[in-house]
This record gives sequence, C-alpha cells and structure tokens, in this order.
Amino acid sequence: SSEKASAEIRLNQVGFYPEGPKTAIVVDTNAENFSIQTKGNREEVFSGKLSSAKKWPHSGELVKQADFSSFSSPGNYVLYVPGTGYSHPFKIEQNVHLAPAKASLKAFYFQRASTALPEEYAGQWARKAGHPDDKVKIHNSAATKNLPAGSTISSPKGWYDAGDYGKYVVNSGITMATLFSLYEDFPQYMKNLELNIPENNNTIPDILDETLWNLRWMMSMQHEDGGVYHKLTSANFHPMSIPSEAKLQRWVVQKSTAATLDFAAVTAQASRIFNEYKEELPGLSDSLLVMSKNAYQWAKEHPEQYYNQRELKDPAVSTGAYGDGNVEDEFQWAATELFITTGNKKYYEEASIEEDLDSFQIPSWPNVNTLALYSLLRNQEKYQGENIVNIDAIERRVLAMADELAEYSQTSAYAAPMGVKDSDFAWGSNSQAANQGILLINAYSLTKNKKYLDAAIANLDYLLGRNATGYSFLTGYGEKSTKHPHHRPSEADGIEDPVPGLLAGGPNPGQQDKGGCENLYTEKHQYPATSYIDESCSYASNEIAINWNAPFVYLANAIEALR
Ligand code: 9MR
Repeated sequence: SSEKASAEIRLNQVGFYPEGPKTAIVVDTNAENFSIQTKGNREEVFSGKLSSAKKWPHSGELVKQADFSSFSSPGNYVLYVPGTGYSHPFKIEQNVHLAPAKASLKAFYFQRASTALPEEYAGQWARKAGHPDDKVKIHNSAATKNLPAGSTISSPKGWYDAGDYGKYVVNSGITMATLFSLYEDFPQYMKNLELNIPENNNTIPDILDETLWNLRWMMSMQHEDGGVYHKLTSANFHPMSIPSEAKLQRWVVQKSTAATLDFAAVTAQASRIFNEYKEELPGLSDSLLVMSKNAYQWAKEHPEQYYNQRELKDPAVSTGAYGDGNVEDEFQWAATELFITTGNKKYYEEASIEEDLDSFQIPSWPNVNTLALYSLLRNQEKYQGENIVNIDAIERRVLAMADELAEYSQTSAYAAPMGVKDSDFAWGSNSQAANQGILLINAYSLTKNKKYLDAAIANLDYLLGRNATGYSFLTGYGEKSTKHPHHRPSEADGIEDPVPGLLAGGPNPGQQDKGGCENLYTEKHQYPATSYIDESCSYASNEIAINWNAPFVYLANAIEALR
C-alpha cells in the first residue's frame, strides 16, 4: 500500500481466521465508526461501531475497540477509521498463522551451533559453521580428578541461547519441555508439519529432529557422576560477530542443582517420546532414562548447589547467569516427569505437588512446576485407576489460572489477557504472553470451552501487533515487525532483513540496557507496555531467546492445530 499505515491502529498484522475473533485497537480517536476495506482498491466490505473509550494504564492511552468478528470473507484487507487513517494490511483466511507458526520453529534451525547452514535450508541467511565446541575447557569450578581444570571435553551442537552464543542448560530446560509438550499435545498435527531442514527426509517428525540437535548437546553436559554443568560459554560475551568469527575459548562451569533437575525433567520426557522411535534411534530412549535417573539422584545428593557466578574466577565469567536460588519447583517438575515416564509412584510422592498447588504460576525459566501439571494432564491414561494422582485438583488449579486470564481478556482495554498485571512486563515479557496462551490452550483442551481458545488467540494477536508499541514482534511477519533484534547473526551478517521467525523479548520497563541505548529511551517509552526499542542496542527489550520462541511456537501451532 502506498499510504503509510496509521500508528494509532493496532491489530494482528498477519491476520484472522474466517470464523475466529477479530479485534483491532484504535488509540485517541473521536470517531465512532470504522470500516473494513479491501487492500487493493479500498472497497468497503464491512462497517461497524467502535466501543466506548477505555483507559489503558500500562500505556497511558485512551483506546477503543473495533470488533469485526462477524465479518468472515477471506481476503486481504485494511481497517479504516475516519480521522485516523488506515491500518497495516492483514488477511482473513484458513490457516492464517501457519506461516509464522512454522517460521518460529524453523528459527531454532537458525540457532544451531557447530554446523554450517547451507543456502538450501537457510536461504539468504546461509552461513559458515561456528563453535565446534569439541575442545571445551573445564573451568576450575567444575574440576574433578578425572577432568582437572583446563582439560577439555567435547560438547558440540545445541542451540545458541539468544542473541549471544552461550549454551545454557537451565534455559534449555523449559524450551525443550515446551517443544516436546507441543508434540505430545498435538502429535498428528506435528507429525505432518514439515520444515525445510536437513533431516526433513528421515522418518522422524521434523520438530523432533530439531529438538534432537539440542538434546544431543544437553546429553554431553552430564558428568559421569550424574551432575550437569550449568552452562557452556565464553568467559565474556563475544562482540557482535557472525558465528564463524566468534572464536573466544569456551568453558563449562560448575554443576548446579537447577541445571541437573531441568536436565532430569527434559530427558525423562524425551525418553517417553523417543520410545516411539526405537527403530530409528536405537538405545536413545533407554539412555535418556538412565541419564534422567542419574541426574535426579545427583540432585537429591546435592540439593542446594546453586549457581553463583560471582564466585567464579580464573577466568571470571560474565555471560548469562540463569541463577535460581529456589529449586523446589525444579524438583517437583523432574520428579513428576520421572513418575510419568516410569510409572514409579515413589517419584510422585517425592514431587509432593498437591499440597502446594495454589502457588503454581505461569511458567518461566526459573519457575517450572506448572510444566508438571501440563504433563500430568496430558498423560492421564498412564496412571488411570491407580489412585496416585488427584487429577481433579490439578485440573482445578489450571482452570483457576485460565479463568482469571479469560476474564482479563473480556475486561481489559486491549481485549487480551497479556498485560493486565503489572508483573507481566518484565525482561522477556513476550514470553509471558505466549506462556499465558499455552495455559489457556491447556484449559481449552480440557473443557472445549471457546472462551479459553479466544483468549489464547487474543495473546497471539498481541504478539503480532495488537499492543501498545504497534510492532509485530516476530521477525519477518507483519508490515511493521521487529527489524533490529539484539541477535549477533542478524546484526553481523550484512543482510538487511533479520533472521526470520524470531520473537523479540518485548516491552521491559526495567530498561537495563539504558546505558548503551541512552538517548533512544524517550517519553514515549515511559510506560511498562511501551518500553520497547527496535534497535539492537536494546538487549533488555529486543533480544531474542529460545525460551521466548518456544512458547510462541507452541501457541501459534496449537491454534493452527485446533482450527
Ligand atoms: O531471560 C533472562 C531474564 O529473565 C533475566 O532477567 C536476564 C538478566 O539476567 O537474563 C535473561 O536471559 C539472557 C541470558 O542471561 C543470556 N542470554 C540472553 C538472555 C535473554 O536476554
């Protein structure tokens, strides 16, 4: 379109399902009506009334809602408001989110360490291999008799965590669980979902091929005593370079209880998933279960080995810490996954989750016990009739959280659950929106009550443009989408467009990057929901990370699977 879209109209810039909910937000307008027009020749096809104005405290805006859910004809459109102008273009069609859903999963391929990405799969973002990680040094904090400080291990593959090149076990925990859970929740859909990745021609679903890239790395992070190194990293963040030019020495550091328990949970879940692929991957499922049990046992013997980065020296380490001073939820999660995979009720007793359910929250990297609830709900047939799990109590807790979110979706000015609570806006706030969406999908799967699905779609709308910044936060999707993520390959590759399918962290009033982005933070960023800068300096609002992409992958694909 030749005319510039108005920044005052916020909507999902990808689009809507013919029979699905459709809402746009219009900021600061006296208009009372809106219309939908064809994108090409601006022919009016629908007109409607704007809602009354509501204040949105998180952005300081006065907003009206334009609800055009009853308009269902497939096509390419814009929304028009007299006095305000035209929206970004959007589509109405079946499978409207399939392309971003696939791209967000393909983004993990672009994060692969230790391999070249040929043009055949990576297009213009083809690159040479980086980080072979075949001679990773043991940091003195991780030294043992057999592996003294300075000796080396091989720990290749894995995904880069984020815009940096670290590989962090804790953050791989929730990420892997989210992708595995998508597969366990929607097996048929995920088996049919094809990605343009090198393993596409084998008989394993592509989502599992992609997770295997990271799983193989994780498996190499377990020491023979069962403990798992907290992370693999250079001592300091590498300057903005492409992977093949980022050659700082890599280290593995201290084993930690949190990393070991996250590892135990992921390998237990992976063991039951790959049990289905025994012929293709002989021995893998059994090895994973042994590794999981060993990790869990180590954690029981080292229940408080917290990662404390400040204590590390020779060298000191300054990369992402992922430190977590409370590992009770990691214990609950690991024990529950082991219970589900083995059927051994001793693990469930040790998880002791049922006394504690009211404290369970939307998952995030340091807060993982709700992942155990999801797994219990989806694997119910494994312990039916055994009287071990009070599944009603589990279900009640998930539905209580979902009811609150669905209610917010009705009452909030932006008509979405995301952002109603102040605490939603923290570092990586977009993952909060996506993880709320996953909770709502779980509630929908349990009840088939459409209010949960609609609220989940509302958060997807939020991420793709119906938010106070006006950005679609998924690179490559939406006319006004994130263009300059804090992401070393995108920054340093000399290609104009960022690597596609990456989810920006999103608004973060903490503004921890203010130093480097100083004069870019202005008046308009003063609110929690507007504290976002599409510049690569903004590592606190515009970095990407695997634990943010994964819930987007889940949400977008689950919604596609359910249509
Ligand atoms: O997502 C992490 C966030 O919760 C923390 O507040 C922040 C500061 O410790 O770190 C974030 O994770 C970063 C990690 O430490 C290093 N790789 C990039 C991650 C995303 O910014």
